[in-house]
Amino acid sequence: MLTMDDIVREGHPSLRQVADEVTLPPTKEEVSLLKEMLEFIQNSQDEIICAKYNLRPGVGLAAPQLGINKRMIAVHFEDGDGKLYSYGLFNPKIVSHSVEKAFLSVGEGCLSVDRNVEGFVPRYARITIKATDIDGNEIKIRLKDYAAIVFQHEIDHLNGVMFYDHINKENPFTIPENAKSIE
Ligand code: K2U
Ligand code: NI
Repeated sequence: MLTMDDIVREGHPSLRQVADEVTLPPTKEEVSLLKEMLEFIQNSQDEIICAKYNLRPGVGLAAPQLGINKRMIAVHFEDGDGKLYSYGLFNPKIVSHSVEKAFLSVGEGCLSVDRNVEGFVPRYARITIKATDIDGNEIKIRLKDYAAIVFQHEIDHLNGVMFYDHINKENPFTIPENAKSIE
């Protein structure tokens, strides 16, 4: 199983590279890795497993965070309405997005960043993504608010972008224009 020892931290080159598309159909090894990534996120939310293996709770993970420059992400979380999002995805792509922005009022963190970086992270409030799921199906998902933010955080990792790249350097708590706060 994956543990925090497998997660690379700031300064590792894979966090600043554009990851490569996964050639479809994915190999058995790529499917197995994506399943391990999803399992890691689920484990990180299980109090007993989390404590036993000293995991940091997370809602998403991208392959570059394992030093693997492939366009693969895993997410597992519930949104504010209790809807479960549990996906392992190959080659996720934002195909459309709202003009309106959104940001988490508490800011963001990252499993690859061992420090607090304060400030609002403006992101699109609504996005539509296309991807190939773990079973090889082409899927299209419409996302909004918290769910849209989580997926954008993970897709950023595939493009070498860190959450704090989006924070206003002069005043980190500047309310982004045309943006709504997500509690
Ligand atoms: O990619 C990662 O490092 C995983 C992040 C994803 C994330 C952070 C902030 C906002 C959206 C997504 C981790 O989940 S950071 C820890 C965490 C845990 C629970 C809820 C939010 C953030
Ligand atoms: Ni992150």
